[in-house]
Parts: sequence; structure tokens; C-alpha cells
Amino acid sequence: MFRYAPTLILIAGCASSRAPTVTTAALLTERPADNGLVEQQIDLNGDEVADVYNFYRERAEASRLLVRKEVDLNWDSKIDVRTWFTDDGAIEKEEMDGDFDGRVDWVDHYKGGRRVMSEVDTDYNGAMDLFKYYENGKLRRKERDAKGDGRIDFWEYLDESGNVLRTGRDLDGDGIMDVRED
Ligand SMILES: [Ca+2]
Ligand SMILES: [Ca+2]
Ligand SMILES: [Ca+2]
Ligand SMILES: [Ca+2]
Repeated sequence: MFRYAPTLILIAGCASSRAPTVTTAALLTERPADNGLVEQQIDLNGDEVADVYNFYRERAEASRLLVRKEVDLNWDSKIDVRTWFTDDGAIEKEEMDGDFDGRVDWVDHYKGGRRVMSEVDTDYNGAMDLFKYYENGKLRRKERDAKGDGRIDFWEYLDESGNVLRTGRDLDGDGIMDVRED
């Protein structure tokens, strides 16, 4: 049997580029956290274990500011998505654990609320191996560390429509492009 806490709250601070999310949720606790932040623990599925953690900075002249949000998507008590926000409420960075093993395998970096770069661990071995660069929100360059030696060995450049313009490869493992195909 579920017990619902009387507090209904709006989960604020969604990225400006996304639709706002309104959820009925139970506020479990609110307490001081590190760095002078206030930590809010929220239960979404009624088991009285926190699934969302919001970290706020109090401000004297304005309403408090959401600086970080952490979400446990699969309710195993391990955080799967962490999102950081700038002072003007835009998303700054988001990291995800897509296979729920407790290790981050995707990081998105934003500037002015727009994604500029993504790091991906495509084989979930703990090392990022795909780097995607965006301009005006569009993917324009991919870099791959296919061999997993920490050096880029494959480059792909795309035009504004997403067509591949040219590719390049490093063959001898020094991280410098040896072959280029236009
Ligand atoms: Ca829960
Ligand atoms: Ca989890
Ligand atoms: Ca992972
Ligand atoms: Ca990897």
C-alpha cells in the first residue's frame, strides 16, 4: 500500500531546451549540503527511497537557484543522470550511466544552453572512445578512439545537413592523421 506525502511540488529547473516536467512527488527531506547548498530528496515511486536529489543555492535577492540535479532512473539507489545548471538556469553539463553499472558512459557539455560536445563510452569499458562536436546545435565532427589507447584514430567531418564531408584515420597509433578521404 502506498502512502503519499501531503507535499506536492513542482520539479523545477528543467533545461531551457526541453519541455517543462510536472510531476507529483513526495519531498522526503531538505537539509544543508556541502558548499552551502540545500539538498532536497524526492521520492517519485512511493517507496520512500529518494530517486531525485536537487541541490539549490539560496540567494538573498531572488528565489533559490537549482545548481545540480541527480536522478536514479531505475530505482536501484545509484545515480544515473547528473545535470548541472548555470546561474541563469541553463543546462551546463549532463552525465549519464546508460547501463546502470554505476559508471558514467555519456557526458554532454553545453554552452548558452546548447550542446557543444559529447563524450561517449560506446563499449561501456570505462574509457570514453567517441567525441562529438556540435556547432549551432548540429553535429559537425566525430572523433573516435577505436583502439582504446587514449589517442584519436578516426575523424569524421559533417556538413550542416549531417552529410559526411571527409574522414581521416591514424594508422600507426601516434594520434596524427595518416589517411584522409574527401
Ligand atoms: Ca523511490
Ligand atoms: Ca540507478
Ligand atoms: Ca555505465
Ligand atoms: Ca570505451
